[in-house]
Amino acid sequence: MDAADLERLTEAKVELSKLLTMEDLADVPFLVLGNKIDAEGALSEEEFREAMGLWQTTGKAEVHLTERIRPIEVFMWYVYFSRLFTVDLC
Ligand SMILES: Nc1nc2c(ncn2[C@@H]2O[C@H](COP(=O)(O)OP(=O)(O)OP(=O)(O)O)[C@@H](O)[C@H]2O)c(=O)[nH]1
Ligand SMILES: [Mg+2]
Repeated sequence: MDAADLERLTEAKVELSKLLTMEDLADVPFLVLGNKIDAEGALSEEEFREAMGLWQTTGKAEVHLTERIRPIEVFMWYVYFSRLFTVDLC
């Protein structure tokens, strides 16, 4: 999600909400990337979480969920990180 496109934050939140409530995706973990944090005016993680209504997430480190909760976490990102890290989604 574009963390620097302030005009479309509401649209982004609506689309995310649709995905989060889709029955077919109920068991799918969500990794929400707030992209373009290098761009002028980009939101901080706190501001991005506020804008997306993502206060309660399941943790950035390795987590072992005891209840049947869908893993969801926010990471702030920009394209240069792609050269530095690989993201292990499994
Ligand atoms: N500054 C910056 N630019 C990026 C990053 N990632 C992608 N871009 C650039 O962003 C542009 C694509 O994003 P947008 O212009 O928002 O286009 P889009 O999201 O495909 O289309 P829209 O739905 O119209 O916003 C390309 O020029 C990319 O090079 C990033 O992390 N930082
Ligand atoms: Mg865009």
